[in-house]
Amino acid sequence: MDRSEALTLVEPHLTKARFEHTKRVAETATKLAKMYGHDTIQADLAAIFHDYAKNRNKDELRQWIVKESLPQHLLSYHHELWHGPVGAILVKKELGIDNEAVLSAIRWHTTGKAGMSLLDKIVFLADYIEPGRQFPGVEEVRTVADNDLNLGCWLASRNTISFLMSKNQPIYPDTFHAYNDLLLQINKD
Ligand code: DGI
Ligand code: FE
Ligand code: FE
Repeated sequence: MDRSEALTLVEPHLTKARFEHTKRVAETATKLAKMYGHDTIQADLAAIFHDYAKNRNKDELRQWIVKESLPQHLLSYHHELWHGPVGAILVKKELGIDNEAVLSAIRWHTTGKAGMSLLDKIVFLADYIEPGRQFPGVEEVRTVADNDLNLGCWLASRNTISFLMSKNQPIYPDTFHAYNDLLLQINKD
C-alpha cells in the first residue's frame, strides 16, 4: 500500500485536526526511521494508521475490547488508552493491514510497554514530539530524539507519568513497564 492510499483510507475516520496530527506524526516517524536505521516506508504507514480508532465513540471502543478479548482491565483505566489496542484490531479487520510490526506499533503507541521494537519506539516518540505538540518539556525531548532514541522515549514516558500523577490520574501498568525497561536500556548504553 502506498502512502496516498493509506491517507485516503484513514482520512474519513478522523476529524480534520486529528488527520493533520496524523500527517505530522508520519513525517516525524519517517525522519526517526531514517536516523535510527528502520524501513522508512513501514514507519510512515504505521504512523498514518496509529490513531485510526481515536475518533470512535467510547461505547464502540468498549464493545471491541469485550468482543475481541483484549485485556479486560483496560476497561478500568481511562478510555484514552483504548484507541491503540482497538485501532490495531480495526485496521486489520477493516483495511486488511496484517503486518504484525505495524499492528504492534499501533497497539502500543499510547502506553508503550517493556520490550518495545524499534518501530514501536519510533511511532511512540513521533506521536509525542510531532511539531504540533506543546507539552511542557517537549522541546528537550525533541533535541534528545535527534541523538538517542531510548532516552527520547524514556523522557516522553517520564513526562507523561509525571503529568498524569500531577492530575491524580491512574497509570496503566504498561506505561510503568515502558518507563522501567527504557531506563534499563539507557543505563546499559
Ligand atoms: O492519541 P494522541 O492524543 O495523539 O496521543 P496518545 O495516544 O499518546 O494519547 C495521549 C493521552 O493518553 C494523554 O491524554 C495521556 C494519556 N495516557 C497515556 N498513558 C496513560 C494515559 N492516561 C492514563 N490514564 N494512564 C496512562 O498510563
Ligand atoms: Fe493516540
Ligand atoms: Fe497520536
